[in-house]
Amino acid sequence: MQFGARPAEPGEFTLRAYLNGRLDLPQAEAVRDLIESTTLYQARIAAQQVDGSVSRRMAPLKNKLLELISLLEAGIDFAEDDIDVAPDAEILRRLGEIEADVDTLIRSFTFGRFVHNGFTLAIVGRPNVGKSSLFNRLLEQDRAIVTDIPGTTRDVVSETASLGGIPVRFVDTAGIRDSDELVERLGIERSFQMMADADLTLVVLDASEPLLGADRELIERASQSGRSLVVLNKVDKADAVDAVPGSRVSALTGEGIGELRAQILAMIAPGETRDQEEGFITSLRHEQLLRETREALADARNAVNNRIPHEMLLLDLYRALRPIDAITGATTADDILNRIFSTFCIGK
Ligand SMILES: Nc1nc2c(ncn2[C@@H]2O[C@H](COP(=O)(O)OP(=O)(O)OP(=O)(O)O)[C@@H](O)[C@H]2O)c(=O)[nH]1
Ligand SMILES: [Mg+2]
Repeated sequence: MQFGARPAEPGEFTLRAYLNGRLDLPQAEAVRDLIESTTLYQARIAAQQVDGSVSRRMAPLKNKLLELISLLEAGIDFAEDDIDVAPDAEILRRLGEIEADVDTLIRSFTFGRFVHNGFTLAIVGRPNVGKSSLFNRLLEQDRAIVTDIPGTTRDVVSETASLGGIPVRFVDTAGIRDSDELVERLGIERSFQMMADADLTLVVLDASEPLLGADRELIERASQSGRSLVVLNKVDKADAVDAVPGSRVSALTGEGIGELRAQILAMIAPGETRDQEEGFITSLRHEQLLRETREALADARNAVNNRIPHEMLLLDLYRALRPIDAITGATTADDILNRIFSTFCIGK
């Protein structure tokens, strides 16, 4: 290399951009997400974050907190001037708004986490109900072996594919039944393990056969271990199982598969979350910091309710500000002073 030039270290350009103030921390973090994204949707969210969407989303919340802090600071600094800047009801109202904003952001992580990390979907059920057929159908490839012999699948088979832009790890499992056979029993243990580990479980039933006690047990067990959906497969044959509600599909003909996909997405992205692309956080670090903020805000609320002096209340508010600063960049004493003077016109 001439003139002392050398190849850049991994992440060096991003680090320099951050150190020189060209990118804030969430933007720099999103560069990594953008590189690591495996679906277009992930890339789009990451690109928005590189563009500063996280700090933009936090700005109103941080603003409200800074306003409350300066209000109280002013009350303390100019106490002898008899300006009653902050009655308790007003403080509580402002706190409520900030708390609601933080809660919305924390809740958004339920979906944001899936956007960032993807999620695992386990397909379980009795032998021969068509789990492997459904697995292949959802993946749109012949990945797992399908036969009419009950007990075909013996081990966990998994494959990742995009569902609505979210990377989903689909997992096919061994059919669950009482078995004396060692290999099958070990497979079934794994099925239960998968069910416990998955973010969402599809319990597959054979719609052409009467519902068994074992099916009900499985539905019950899946719903206890987290999110689950009942899928009635083989509706192209007779339709016997109508005792339980669920998605009616045929892995053989493809009937109902589109609706099932939509239902799976609806389970992981409740409401309109998906469309509020700017509105959710995807980083575990950000979520944990917001939880710290939330705790400090709760302490602040208690302080007001217990009529604790504003000096102490301010400590809680600064504690609430610090994690937000850790995300968006630090607040300086000047930021607060400027607010005091601009909003109250004290001293003119
Ligand atoms: N008519 C009809 N047959 C189906 C459907 N889905 C699966 N089958 C048939 O049902 C049989 C069992 O299918 P598999 O997908 O191997 O079932 P499985 O639940 O994975 O079975 P195990 O691995 O043994 O637990 C095969 O003969 C499939 O062709 C369907 O929607 N309609
Ligand atoms: Mg199978």
